[in-house]
Amino acid sequence: MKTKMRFPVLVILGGMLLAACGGTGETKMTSRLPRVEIQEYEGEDLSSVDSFRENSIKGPQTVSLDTYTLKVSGLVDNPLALTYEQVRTREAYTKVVTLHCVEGWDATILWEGILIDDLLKEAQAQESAVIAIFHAADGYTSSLPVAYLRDKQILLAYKMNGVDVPRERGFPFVVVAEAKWGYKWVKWVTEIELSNDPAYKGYWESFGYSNTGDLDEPFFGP
Ligand SMILES: Nc1nc2c(c(=O)[nH]1)N[C@H]1C(S)=C(S)[C@@H](COP(=O)(O)O)O[C@H]1N2
Ligand SMILES: [Mo]
Repeated sequence: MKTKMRFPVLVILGGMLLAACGGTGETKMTSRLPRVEIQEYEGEDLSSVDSFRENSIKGPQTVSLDTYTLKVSGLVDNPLALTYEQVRTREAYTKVVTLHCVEGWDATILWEGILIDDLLKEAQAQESAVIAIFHAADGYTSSLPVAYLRDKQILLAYKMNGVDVPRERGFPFVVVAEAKWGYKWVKWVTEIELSNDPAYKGYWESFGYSNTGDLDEPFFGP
């Protein structure tokens, strides 16, 4: 006789849950809640998005999404100009990666974004395009090999620890240049220009910082 009772009880409980979770089909309102940064991920402690030392060449940039587009240009057959929303609707990936600045500090963050290689595929990067030059809203540039971006599945991130990339950290998009020194992690990215020039030197590279920027090599010198 017990089994007879179970079914209606479940239905009632289910109905209450649906109502509580807003499953009644009413028009939904979206309210903005305070940001809640993730502090731990799969057993690993994360750094705070505020733990970075802000030392950008011109200070934090303010990028307005009203006029913003992310361009993919240069040696491509299909140049792109995407709005922030268009980028946000693409297939998303997450990764825990540590940034190491040449000044000696580091920060381990859960990043979320798109694969830069997906953009390059869509833009139909030409065969001679071996280098991607990242341009930023403050005029900063740095470059990374196309093969590295593809093989290491490098992200163009819009979230850090579950919150939108803060203005100081490069809103709307920052390059998560895994295994490379901090100066390769371009913030406030506006354009990815495909080039055939492996000798291209970005901002800090032109002052003598290593162009490969590999963490396992000295950051200064050729
Ligand atoms: N657009 C832009 N991106 C940039 C920089 C910059 O000056 N401008 N500085 C780089 C350097 S040297 C570092 S260490 C990282 C992290 O800098 P942050 O601590 O100021 O966020 O951003 C990199 N990306
Ligand atoms: Mo840096």
